Amino acid sequence: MKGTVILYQPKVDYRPYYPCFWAPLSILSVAAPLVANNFKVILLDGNLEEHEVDKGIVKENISRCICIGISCMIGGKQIERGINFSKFVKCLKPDVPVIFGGPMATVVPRTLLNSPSVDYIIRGQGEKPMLELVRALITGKSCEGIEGLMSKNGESTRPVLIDKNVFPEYPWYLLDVEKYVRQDRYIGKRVLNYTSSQGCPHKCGYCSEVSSYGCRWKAYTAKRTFEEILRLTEEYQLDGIKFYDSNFFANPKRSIEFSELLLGINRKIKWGASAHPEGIIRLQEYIVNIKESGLSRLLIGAESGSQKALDRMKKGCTLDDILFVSEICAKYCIPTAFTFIVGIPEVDDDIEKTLGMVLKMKKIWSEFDIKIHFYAPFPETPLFEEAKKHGYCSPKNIEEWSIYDYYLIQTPWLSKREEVKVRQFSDFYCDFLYPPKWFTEILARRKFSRVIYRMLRKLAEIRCKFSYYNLPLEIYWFKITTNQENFLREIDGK
Ligand code: B12
Repeated sequence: MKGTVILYQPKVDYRPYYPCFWAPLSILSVAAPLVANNFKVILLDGNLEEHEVDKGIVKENISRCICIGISCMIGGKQIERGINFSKFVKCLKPDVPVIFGGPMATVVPRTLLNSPSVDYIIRGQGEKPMLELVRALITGKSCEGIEGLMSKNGESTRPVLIDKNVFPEYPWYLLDVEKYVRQDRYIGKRVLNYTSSQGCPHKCGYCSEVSSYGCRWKAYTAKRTFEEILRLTEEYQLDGIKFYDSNFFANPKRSIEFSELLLGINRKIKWGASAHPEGIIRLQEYIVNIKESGLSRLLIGAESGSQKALDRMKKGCTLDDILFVSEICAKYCIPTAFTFIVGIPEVDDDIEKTLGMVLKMKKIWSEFDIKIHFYAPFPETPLFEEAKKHGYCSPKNIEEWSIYDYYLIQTPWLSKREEVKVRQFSDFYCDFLYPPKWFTEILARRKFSRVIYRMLRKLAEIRCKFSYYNLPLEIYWFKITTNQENFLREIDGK
């Protein structure tokens, strides 16, 4: 072994928005070329909440440590915890280089480099630059010229994204994989997350992928993706894979080939993935086969019911496209979550039209899960400067980023009244008006509840029409009847 590298993923506050956390693919990917080149890599995942054990491991290994890498994305207090971890490391051994990477480091590198406990930033895909940096650190050679790397006083660099097929397979054995196997009600009892691509070819003005990878998309071949997930499912007795690619279906040929490979084996691996509406439209003729291959869950960024908003955010699709995709998903009974964003600058009709669109989609198939987010401007995205012109103030330093809460309204042009309306609609009323099957089955069994529901549904219609959400009798009744807080949606990913 040539020396040790510790890679750390700080805990993300995923609750109450997500039901669970998943395997830390960010540091697992970065580890792959390092272990293949004979470095000892230790992965520490803050989500496991083994903080004292983690600190003990760092203390034990610090003398042999070439450097420490920390992963970070915006939101969920990861940055605060990442900086605290780097301070802890620096207290133990001040000259150990600390490198930050991940989506946040990629978009606000200078802000992070201002911290005394951050030595380097790696922007974009971390595998190649991290290996080059580690090699430079042990040989004492200059780090200059390493693509994607930024040092305290160095020049700004472009985020890296190269062909993923050159990287070795994820070293899963570095993790206690069992701790990340999850039950997912759509995909299976033993499901693991995995990514087969990075970036996204679309230009969506709100999306962090655009600022990180500039509309580039790189993926494993269908064959490699298939072979890796086949091995994974065999080794860890999994029945499903949750792809966390930002856009799994960007290359239709790859998607078709992947599904054909799955269809050729004699066991079923269920899978879920994210799509841009265009990806599904391009695959419409093959969707039967893709579903047959195991596709059991889709997450689609529909984004808006206002064409003006879709155009402003450069979504690259029309309202008809979104409805058409809903028809496809409904026709083939593919459980789908659609996400929306309201509050795009200079668009005044997006809330009304988005709520209307959601109802149209729920009418097509009431099983659709809907989540409406409020627009949160991310640095270096195409809409960011416009948001600033309209009064948005972005966090300026690490302290401000540490308290950044993606789920709170970030933009001054959205009122409290609009917020309440959207939240109530997204979290409860859209499902109450078009309830999923499990709820209608309860009603079918209980005559009295059915009568009450019909009355309350009328009330809900009036509420949504007039945006009056005080005294939510429907919610009280729903809780008593079902013993649940809401219609239980788990929208992972984005
Ligand atoms: C899984 C996931 C989550 C999980 C958390 C992760 C986990 N382990 O449980 C959950 C569901 C909790 C989550 C939550 C959120 N997420 Co999230 N999430 C993702 C997702 C879908 C996959 C992450 C992943 O595993 N990627 C695969 C790996 C291989 O890619 P990677 O992480 O980018 O790592 C590469 C590089 O970044 C770099 N790198 C990463 N770490 C390091 C470290 C070092 C040292 C180095 C050198 C390099 C390096 O190298 C890696 C390999 O090339 C991404 C989108 C995506 N496809 O990446 C969004 C994403 C990371 N999430 C994002 C956001 C905004 C959020 C939320 C704030 C909001 C939301 N609605 O999702 C919340 C935060 C929680 C909160 N309370 O606010 C944004 C990040 C924006 C930004 N610039 O920071 C992303 C990019 C989605 C997007 N396009 O907007 N998320």
